[in-house]
Amino acid sequence: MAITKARLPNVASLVTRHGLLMREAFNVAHTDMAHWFPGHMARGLNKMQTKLKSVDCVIEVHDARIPVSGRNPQFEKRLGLTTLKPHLLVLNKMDLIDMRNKNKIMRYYADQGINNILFTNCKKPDSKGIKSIIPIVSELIRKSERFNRSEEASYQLMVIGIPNVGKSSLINALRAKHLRRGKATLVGGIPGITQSVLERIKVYENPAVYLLDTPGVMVPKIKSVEMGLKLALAATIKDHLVGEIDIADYLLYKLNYAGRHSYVDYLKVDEPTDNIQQLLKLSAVRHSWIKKIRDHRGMTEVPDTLLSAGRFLKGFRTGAFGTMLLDDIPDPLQK
Ligand SMILES: Nc1nc2c(ncn2[C@@H]2O[C@H](COP(=O)(O)OP(=O)(O)O)[C@@H](O)[C@H]2O)c(=O)[nH]1
Ligand SMILES: [Mg+2]
Repeated sequence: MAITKARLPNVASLVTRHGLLMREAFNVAHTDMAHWFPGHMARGLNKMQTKLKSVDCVIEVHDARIPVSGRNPQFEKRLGLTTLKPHLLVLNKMDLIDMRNKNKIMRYYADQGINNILFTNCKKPDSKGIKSIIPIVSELIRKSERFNRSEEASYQLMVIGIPNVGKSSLINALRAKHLRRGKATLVGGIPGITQSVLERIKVYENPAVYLLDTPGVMVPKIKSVEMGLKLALAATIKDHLVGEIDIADYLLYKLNYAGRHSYVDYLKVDEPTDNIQQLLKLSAVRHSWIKKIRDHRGMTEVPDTLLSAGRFLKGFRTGAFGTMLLDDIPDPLQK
């Protein structure tokens, strides 16, 4: 397992207003996180860089639940976002956050000089966000240098982002919206599904607009274990690399902290708890999720806690416990 719990002396506990005794902070000790960044992702970035010349606008997709964590600084350095090419930041999966945070998130980005921001839900091709992408992008291109020097009647856009944020879904949603056509590019719940580099897909007619789908490129350095846990919870890193039980434990901490206890019914347990092992074990028993292991007595049946952890994470990722912004957003007004 990648993470070990820190044995900190007397971690303060907190009695929540629901009477639950829980950890006040999620404490983890550092272990080697180097393997969270697979090398092949860096190669993807090289190809994107060479293609950049033929691109009129870069659409960077990110998960709205983690506006602070995990945006790849290499995109800025290697692809010159906001300086070289018109750039639109699409915060996708807006259905999984409380949109009352929108202004705070916009202020946070504006403070970094990023002003072209759009919130989307790719599960709804007819929604306002998806509809406004082509008009916004056309406007950005018109205002850029490229418009003055080019007579071309077609545009090429590059869609970039870390794995599993919805790049392929965005392309499919645009096609469904504007061309009334089905899926052209593969969507998957597992990070890293887009394997072929730079697929070119038409999403609009008159003018013809092509989108380059790209494989996700993960941040090269995960600065803290908590950042890694957030990225894993948002399914941008494969679960087993971080450890399902640890991600589930972090989720439990987050839900309890927010006073959200709908996991109790979802996992078929009796009451809120701050103990992940107990929670997963009881849930496995209630669902009859049993696995066989070999021990000194021969084959024994034990509750399959890994399966309960997977179910718990799935619940979060499909919004079963409500919306949740995973990052605290620094407010530039309060600097
Ligand atoms: N709830 C929600 N899920 C989404 C949204 N967009 C994409 N997804 C899901 O996120 C996962 C990753 O999508 P995909 O397009 O393959 O991401 P990519 O790796 O960036 O290309 C899939 O399970 C999608 O169904 C969205 O707006 N809302
Ligand atoms: Mg993809």
